[in-house]
Amino acid sequence: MKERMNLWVSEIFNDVYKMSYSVKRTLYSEESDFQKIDVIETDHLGKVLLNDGLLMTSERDEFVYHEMISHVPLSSHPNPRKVLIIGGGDGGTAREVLKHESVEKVVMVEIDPCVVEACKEHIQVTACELENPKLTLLIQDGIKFVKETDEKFDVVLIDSTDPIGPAAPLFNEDFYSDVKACMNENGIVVSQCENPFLALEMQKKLLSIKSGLFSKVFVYNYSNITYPGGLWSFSLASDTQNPLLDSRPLQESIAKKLKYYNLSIHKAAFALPEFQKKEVQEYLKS
Ligand code: SPD
Repeated sequence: MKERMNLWVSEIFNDVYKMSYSVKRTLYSEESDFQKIDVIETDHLGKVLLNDGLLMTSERDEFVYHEMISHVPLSSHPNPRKVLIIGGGDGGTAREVLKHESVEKVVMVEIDPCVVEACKEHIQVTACELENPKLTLLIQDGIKFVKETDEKFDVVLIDSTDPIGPAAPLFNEDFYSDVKACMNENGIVVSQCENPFLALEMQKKLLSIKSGLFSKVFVYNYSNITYPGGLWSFSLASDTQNPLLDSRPLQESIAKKLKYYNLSIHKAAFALPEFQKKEVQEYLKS
């Protein structure tokens, strides 16, 4: 039998859970002004992006997260024309949003230029639409952007890292009041909402903030192999749109390109396991 010396990299999540994967080599490693950025080539996940040692995206299954953060809200809005992405420097969310013909303008506000640089250089599968003329990429703090902008958006996507370092304020009430102020009347906001097994308190905090600000609040789940524990959530809020009643099927030209999202997944994602439902129910509004 051929012997193989595996090198392993581990992510430690919330100090309680460790996930490891075998690596081939490091392709990029920089200490930016905000965090440590690494791109590593792995044996099973393809190339992966890590921020401060936390796995952000992998070539293997990035489509799950990026399709679910984008197509659930975009297919629940009557006419999404302007989309704001906070974070999202790897480009995967912008790629999915730009598949929608109704979308005229996407503003993406990423705080860390090294994330964009690393992905443009090494993770083309997500970075492939970063030069799209409909996309305005601003390298600045998303918190400051939503506080100061006069622009209004139909869909706002909070494509954040975990609530540590520069992303911690993205899980606060002040930020969401400012997000609400830059949304159009039928606006929808979707946020990365952590893992219901490993970070339920953070999930509840985010839902409680949205519940105080919006008339409709939902949580929906997806599963992947890249993020610790496998089962992860997004939260969705709006004053008018109900993603279970107001969604329409995607155009066939988009649907046939997708690898995770479809109308059945859209509906099923809102069916919560009992343990999660019991904990978050008080914050959900339809
Ligand atoms: N632990 C990872 C949580 C999700 C982070 N967001 C990923 C960004 C992908 N565009």
